[in-house]
Amino acid sequence: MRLWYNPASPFARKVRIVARETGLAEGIDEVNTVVSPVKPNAELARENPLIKIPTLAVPGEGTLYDSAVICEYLDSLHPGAPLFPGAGAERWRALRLQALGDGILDAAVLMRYEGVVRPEALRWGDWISGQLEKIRGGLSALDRECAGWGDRFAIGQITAACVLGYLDFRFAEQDWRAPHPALAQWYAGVAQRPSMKATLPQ
Ligand SMILES: N[C@@H](CCC(=O)N[C@@H](CS)C(=O)NCC(=O)O)C(=O)O
Repeated sequence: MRLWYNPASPFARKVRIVARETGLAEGIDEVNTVVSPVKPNAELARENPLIKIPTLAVPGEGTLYDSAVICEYLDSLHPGAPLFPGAGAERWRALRLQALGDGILDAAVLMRYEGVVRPEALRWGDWISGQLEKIRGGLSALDRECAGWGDRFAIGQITAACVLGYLDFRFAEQDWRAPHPALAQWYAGVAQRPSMKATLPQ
């Protein structure tokens, strides 16, 4: 399998963590790829019409995207404890938590593009505040919920960990820890996992 990723991408990090947590990493050829919404990557465009990472090519099966689909696909390939619960309330809770994390990441990545891609004269303060509101609300929800996670590190927790790693990487000045002590404590623990250490954003 071939994975188009970038070490800075939090969505690609989800996939890379799942690959490591499930013991599948050795079977995946990780291709470091530069993407930009304003400079389409021609090679990636041939695989994924959305021209986004992560994208996974699976021999004989075609190409998969986005991160949620790739993570669930990888989870179907290993015999260990599932990272996506199979059915019932636990599954919906896990998928909703993943969606919460993905939504925070969408807002954070859009904020990042606003700061580094959009020409300064075209930036719009209200739009940036709207994205920040989603990040703040999402972090508060994670902070309220994390006490109930125990030592689970399934798809929802993996996504939450990628959110916090990305905020440290791109928005360190926002100091998400101070207003979210429970989340900070949870993150200090999971950040020690080998899968997290091996995929630190760069
Ligand atoms: N919903 C997608 C989001 C992926 C995404 O936004 N990736 C960014 C990099 S972090 C990207 O490829 N951006 C290039 C673009 O927007 O054209 C997922 O979960 O995989």
